[in-house]
Amino acid sequence: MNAAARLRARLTPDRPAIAMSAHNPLSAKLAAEAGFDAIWGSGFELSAAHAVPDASILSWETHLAAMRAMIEVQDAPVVADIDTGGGNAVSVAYLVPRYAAAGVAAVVMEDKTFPKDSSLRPGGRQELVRVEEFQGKIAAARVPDGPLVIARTEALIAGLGQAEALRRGEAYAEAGADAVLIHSKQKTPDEILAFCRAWTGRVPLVLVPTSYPQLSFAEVAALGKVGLIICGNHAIRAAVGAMRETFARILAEGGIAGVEGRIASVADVFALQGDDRMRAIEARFLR
Ligand code: SPV
Ligand code: MG
Repeated sequence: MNAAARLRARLTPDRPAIAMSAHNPLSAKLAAEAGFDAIWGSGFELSAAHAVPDASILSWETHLAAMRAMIEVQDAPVVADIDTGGGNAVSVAYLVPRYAAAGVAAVVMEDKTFPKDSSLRPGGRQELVRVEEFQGKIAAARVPDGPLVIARTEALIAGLGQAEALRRGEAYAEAGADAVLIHSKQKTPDEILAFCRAWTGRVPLVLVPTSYPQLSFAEVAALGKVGLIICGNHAIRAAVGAMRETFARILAEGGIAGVEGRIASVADVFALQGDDRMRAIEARFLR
């Protein structure tokens, strides 16, 4: 079974798959090791890891290389965040086959205009393309035996309301999307819960509950509509918090002894680097 087929089999609304974000191969490997069903190849995380805004500033080559590197070091299916697909339907038709060749399980493409802005940024630019244009982009994203196409509508983020979000979600499913990601930046889950309850579409929904973290996975499963829950940025936020704390403590304490028991051991990092494999190669081939 290829990665897309494996992911499709896990998009089960009675027990949604859970994806963890990653910004490099190591974070992807740690997420897989922790037991997440999939890796979210987040544009936000990758941008943050480069210390630039999530606003179509990094090139798609940079993102694609990151997806490839994540796939090389772990086996969980990678869901690639391709933002707007690089521009129009022509861009998409050239872009997605490259992601397919890299072996991603799914691409998530959003209905914002290029260049995009982060959905979560207060006062961000949230302009959407026409429904017909995005339907063309979804059709252009379909590759035989390629990744699942997850269409993401930003209608709620753009303040266009539930009726427009439902209209877009249904139009995108009709155009061939395998799932519809509905995003919200409300601080409570009410808007998303109302959308999910109203959704009668033929494809599963995908949620990114960053803004409304109080909604548990079990509550999402109880809705019976959501196939995938994405933890959108928890790897980079965990990394930022841990680094800040460690760096500050080392300077404050005037040495590295105090943090020794609180950070990963060098042996742990060697193991994550695949030291076992290199030892086996050395034993077999080094003469
Ligand atoms: C990402 O992680 O890049 C996403 C989710 O697209 S969000 O940042 O919430 O838009
Ligand atoms: Mg993104």
